[in-house]
Amino acid sequence: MSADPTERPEDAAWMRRALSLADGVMYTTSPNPRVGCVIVRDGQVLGEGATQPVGGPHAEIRALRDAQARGLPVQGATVYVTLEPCSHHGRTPPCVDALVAAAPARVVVAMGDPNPRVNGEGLARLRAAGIAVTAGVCLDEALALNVGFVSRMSRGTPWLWAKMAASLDGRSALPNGKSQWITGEAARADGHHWRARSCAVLTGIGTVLADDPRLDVRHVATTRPPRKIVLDTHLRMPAGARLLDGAETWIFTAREDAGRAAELAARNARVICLPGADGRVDLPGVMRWLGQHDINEVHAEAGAVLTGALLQAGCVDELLVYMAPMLLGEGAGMARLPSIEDLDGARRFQFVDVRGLGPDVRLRAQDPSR
Ligand code: AOF
Ligand code: ZN
Repeated sequence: MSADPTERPEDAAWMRRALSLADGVMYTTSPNPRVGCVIVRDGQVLGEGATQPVGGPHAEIRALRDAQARGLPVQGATVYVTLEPCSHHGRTPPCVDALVAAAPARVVVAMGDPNPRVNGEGLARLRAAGIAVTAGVCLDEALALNVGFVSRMSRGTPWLWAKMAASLDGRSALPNGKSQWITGEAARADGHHWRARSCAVLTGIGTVLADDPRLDVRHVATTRPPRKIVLDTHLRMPAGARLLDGAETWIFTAREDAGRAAELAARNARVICLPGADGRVDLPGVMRWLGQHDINEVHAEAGAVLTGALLQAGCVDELLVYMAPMLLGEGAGMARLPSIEDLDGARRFQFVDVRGLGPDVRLRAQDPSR
């Protein structure tokens, strides 16, 4: 996309400030997008804000109220907002109405709102009210910040990253199953940030039976823990599993069993039967179901079998790999995939970020078709 000719030299710096406000609400806004807003006149900030938890005010309303509380009129100012202001009545009234009433001279946005209820209408209404609009400032950063919201709105399915920890030779467990701990403290704490930002943490029944994990968020303060999801073809979930403690768990299965479903319901679990043609859980169907149930981002933390199945079903958008500087020799790989004869058949990804975390490294690699 070519740059908007109305963009001014100072716009990117203010937009980055708005993006960092949005980044500050990373863990709390979903299913709504993370949005930041800064209102500026003559190089002075009049007000700023970010999206509040669902049902609460949007970023623009927070920023307008902030300016009002400081006694600073917004008329004639420039509003920087990381997402196109909404034009619809959702759980809250349209932000464009509040902006038009406040009469800034200009609104600068990073990206359009892919929500079909907005989708250009917000910008059109601002322009119709005589407010100058510039769009596309820091577009890539804004898209990355709300990759899951964009995915759900445009594809109908969440954005899924598969998290794994491995040695330099790509082993995620020893032949005897031991895997605690391949990576160090810093890498494990970072993993909790990714859990915390997701709408759902997904694992397989194999991991539940082997490790009895809690799958909750530690090391990160959050008021909105992600939902837990288990893929369990034969509905083997033990009613005593630790991850069933707390908020409702969703269990996807291929087996109709009213008795087991009732037993699990008593543990606050919802059983959803979605069999695929192969008699296992229909993975693309699960992704569509999650999209319909407001899930933007899925953090898959599973063993090699389920991770491999998700990859083969085309459900993985990104790999989040923590790699430790050690060699394990024999052991389980990161994802079980069919063997190939030719390198042309390799699943290829693109590194989007590489960084050190204590003694380990974190690799983020995305499917280039996304
Ligand atoms: C904005 N600013 O800060 C956010 C927006 O149910 P509601 O009223 O909260 O509306 C949710 C929708 O509003 C959401 O799907 C997205 O289209 C937009 N989010 N819009 O102007 C914000 N978070
Ligand atoms: Zn809004």
